[in-house]
Amino acid sequence: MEVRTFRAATIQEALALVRRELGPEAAVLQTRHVPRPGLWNRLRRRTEVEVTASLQVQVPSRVPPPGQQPPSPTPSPKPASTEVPLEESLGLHRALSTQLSQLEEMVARLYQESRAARVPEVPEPLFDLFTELLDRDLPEQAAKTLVQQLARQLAPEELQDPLLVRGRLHRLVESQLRVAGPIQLPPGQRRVVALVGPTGVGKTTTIAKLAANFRLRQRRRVGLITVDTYRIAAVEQLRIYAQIIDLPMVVVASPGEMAPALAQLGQVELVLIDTAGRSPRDEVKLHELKAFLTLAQADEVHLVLSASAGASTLLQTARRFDVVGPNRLLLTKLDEAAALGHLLPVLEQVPLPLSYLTDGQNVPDDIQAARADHLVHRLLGQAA
Ligand SMILES: Nc1nc2c(ncn2[C@@H]2O[C@H](COP(=O)(O)OP(=O)(O)O)[C@@H](O)[C@H]2O)c(=O)[nH]1
Ligand SMILES: [Mg+2]
Repeated sequence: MEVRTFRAATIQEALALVRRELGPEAAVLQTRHVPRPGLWNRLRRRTEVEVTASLQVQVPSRVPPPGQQPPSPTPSPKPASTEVPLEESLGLHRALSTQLSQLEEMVARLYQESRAARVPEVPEPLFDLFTELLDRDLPEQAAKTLVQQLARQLAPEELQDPLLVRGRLHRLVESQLRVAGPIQLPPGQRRVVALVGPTGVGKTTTIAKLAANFRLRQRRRVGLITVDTYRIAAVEQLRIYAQIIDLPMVVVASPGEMAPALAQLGQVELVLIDTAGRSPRDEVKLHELKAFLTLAQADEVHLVLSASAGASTLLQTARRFDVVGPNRLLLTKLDEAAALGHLLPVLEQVPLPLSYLTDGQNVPDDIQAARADHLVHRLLGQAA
C-alpha cells in the first residue's frame, strides 16, 4: 500500500499538493503540525502541516477538488455509522490544532515573560503565594518584600510546606501591625476622644457606634461635642443619635466655646468629639481643627480612613491630616473593599496604632476594637 506524506505551510497548500500528486481520489489519513526543518525554525518553534495520504486506502474521505472547501459538517448527510466522517474531523482537527498551537505559543510567551520578570526577586517555592498576595490586592513590591522575608526566615525544606509557610506569613505580618486597641476609661477620669478625617468616611456613624456601646452596653457616662467650624447643619445626624441614645450633646462653633461646652457636659467619663467638613475638597481648615482639639485637651485623636479608598489616597490623606496631630488610626468600611491587601503598606507607612475597625452601617453593631490576629486574617485570608 502506498502511503505518502506532504508538507506545506498551511493545510490548504498541503491538500493542494496531495491533489496534484495523487489526484482527487486520494484519501487523507492524517494531518498534523510538525516542526519546520532548520535550526532557526526549530528555535522559533515554527511548524508546518504534514498530511499523510494514500490512493489505495478505501475510506469515504477524499481530498476536496480544487476550489472547493472541505465539506462543512451541516450539509453533508450523516453516515449511518456513528464514526465522524474524516472530512469533518479533518476540518475540526485543523481548526483545533491551529488554535491550540496559537494558544500554546501565547502561554509559553507569557510564562517566559512573567518568570523572567519575577523569578530573580521571588523565591521559586513561594511563587504561588506571591501571586495569591497579588490577588488579595497587595501591591507587587509589598508582596515581594513579604516573600523575601519569609524565604530568609525559613529553611529550604520548610518553604515546601504550605501550611507552615502560611502560618509564618501570618505571624510576620501580625508582628508588623501596630494596634492600640479600644478606648480605655480609667476610673474617676474624663477621657476626651476626637475623630478626624475626610468627609464621608464614617466619623459621625462611628461616634454613634462608640457612644451607644459605651453608654448602653458598658453603662458609662458619655457626652458628645460636634465641632462645626462652618456653622452648617452637619450636626443634625449626630443630634438624632444623641436623642436616641439619650446623651448630652453640645455644638461648638468657635474655639472660645470649647471650654464652656466641656463644662456643660458635666461629670461624663467619655467625651466624643465629632468633626465636620463641607466636602472632601473643602475640609474643615486643619490648623483650626488642631486648635479646637488642643483647647479640648483631647487625649486621643483618631484619624478615620475608609478602607474602600486606594492606597495612594489613604497615604495622601494621612499626610494631610498630620497637622491635626492624630495618635490613632481608625479604619471604616472594611465591608466595602473587595480585598484588603492594599491596606498593608498603608498600615506600614502611617505610624499610628489602630484603634477600631468598622464594617457596616449598623449602629451600634458594626464595629470592633482592632486586633492584630483578626486583621491579618482579613488582610491575607484564613491561615489554612
Ligand atoms: N458600608 C459601610 N458604610 C459605612 C460605614 N461607616 C459609615 N458608613 C456610611 O458612610 C456614610 C457616611 O458616614 P458619616 O458617618 O456621615 O461620615 P462622616 O462624613 O465622616 O461623618 C453613611 O452612609 C454611613 O452609613 C462602614 O463601616 N461600612
Ligand atoms: Mg459627619
